[in-house]
Amino acid sequence: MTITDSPVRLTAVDAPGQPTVTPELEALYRGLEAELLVPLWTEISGLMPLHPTTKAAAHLWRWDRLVALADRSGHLVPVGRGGERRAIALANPSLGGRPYATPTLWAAIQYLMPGEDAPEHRHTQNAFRFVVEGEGVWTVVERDPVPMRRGDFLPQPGMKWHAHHNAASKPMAWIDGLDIPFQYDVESQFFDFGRDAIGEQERTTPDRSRAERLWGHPGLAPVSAIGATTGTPLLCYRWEHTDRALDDQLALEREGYASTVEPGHALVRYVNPTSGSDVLPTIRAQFHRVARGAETRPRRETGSSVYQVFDGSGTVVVGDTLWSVTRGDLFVVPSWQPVSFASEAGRTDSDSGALDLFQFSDTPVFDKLGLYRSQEDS
Ligand code: GTQ
Ligand code: FE2
Repeated sequence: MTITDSPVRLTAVDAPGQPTVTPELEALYRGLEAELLVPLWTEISGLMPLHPTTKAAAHLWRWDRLVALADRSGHLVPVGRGGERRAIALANPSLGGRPYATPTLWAAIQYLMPGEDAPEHRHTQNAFRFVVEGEGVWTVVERDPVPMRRGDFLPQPGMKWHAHHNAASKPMAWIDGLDIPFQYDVESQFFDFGRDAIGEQERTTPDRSRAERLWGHPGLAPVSAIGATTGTPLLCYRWEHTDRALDDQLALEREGYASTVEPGHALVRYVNPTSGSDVLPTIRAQFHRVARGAETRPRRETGSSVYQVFDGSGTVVVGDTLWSVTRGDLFVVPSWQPVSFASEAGRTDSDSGALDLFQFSDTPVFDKLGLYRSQEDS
C-alpha cells in the first residue's frame, strides 16, 4: 500500500499538548499513515471526551404527519414476505440518514389495513409495541394472540416467533421499539422466517392472551412455570394497570405520603414479574405522569431515550431545545442531555390536565456494563 491509499490521515497542528511541527514530525506522520497507525495524542479529546458527546440530535416528530404518511403507505405498499412489516422508522437527523432514532434504538410507526396480516418471523432483536390510539390488531407471539389497545405496552423478547393480524374494519397504527441499531453495531443479529400465514386458531381474538392469564396477576407467579426466561414472559401490560398505578402515586402524594419521584411527577417502570428487572435485556420502558401545572427538574443520564406523548399537552426541554408537545408526538433525548417536562393545563386535551409520557431507553445495556450514570441539574 502506498501512502496515498492509506485511510489514515494525520495532520500536524501547532496546538497545546501537540508536538512542535517540524519536517521530521511530518515525516513521522506519513510513516504512521503508511503503516495504518494512529497516535493517541492527536485523537485524545475526540476519542476520550470529559463527558458523553452525543452524535445524535434531540429531535421531535409530529404524530399527525407520521400517521398521514403511514396511511398513504397503507394504500400503496403491500405487507408480505420479504418486506415483512409496513413499519416506518424515525431517522435521527445527525445519524447520517440511517433508520436510527438514537445510536442504539429503532423507533417506528407500524400500520396495518383492515384484515391484513404481517407474516411470522423471529429475530434476536428485542422489541415492543406501544399503542397511542386505536384497537383491533392482535400480535401473535409464540402462537399466543395478544390484543392491542390504546395505552397497552407489549414487550416481545428476542427470538420469539411473532406475526400481526388486523381483525378490525379500520386501519391501526402503533409504535415499535427495537434494539436494531445496537445489534447491528455489535454484530449479533439472527433472523428466521416463519409461516407465511398464522393458523386459524390464532385468528381467534380472545380478550386476554395466555401470557396474561398465566403472568398477569399482581404479585403472583405460576409455580408450574417459574424459571429463567430472557426477558419478561408477560406479553402485555394493560393501560388500566398503568393508569391506576400513576393515579395512585399522585393521590398518595396529595395525602401526604412520599410516593412520587418529585412533586407532581409519578413514574412507573415496566418490569419482568419473575425478577423485578427490566422487561427486555436491552430496553427499559417507563411511563411518566406530570400532574396538572407541575414541572420536572432537568435530569440527564448516560444512554438515549425515545418518548411518545400519550396524553395531554406541555413543554419539553432537551438541552437548548424546547418543544410544545401534544398527543402522539415522538422525541429523542440523546445521551447526557438534560431533559425536563412541564404539563400545560388549559391547552390540554386530557381530562386530568396531566402530561402523560411513554419512555423507552437503552439503559439496561449501560446498567449491565457498569456505564450507567445520572445527574440532576438544578
Ligand atoms: O413488527 O416484527 O418496526 O421485525 C421492525 C422490525 C417491527 C415487527 C419493526 C420488526 C417489526
Ligand atoms: Fe419482528
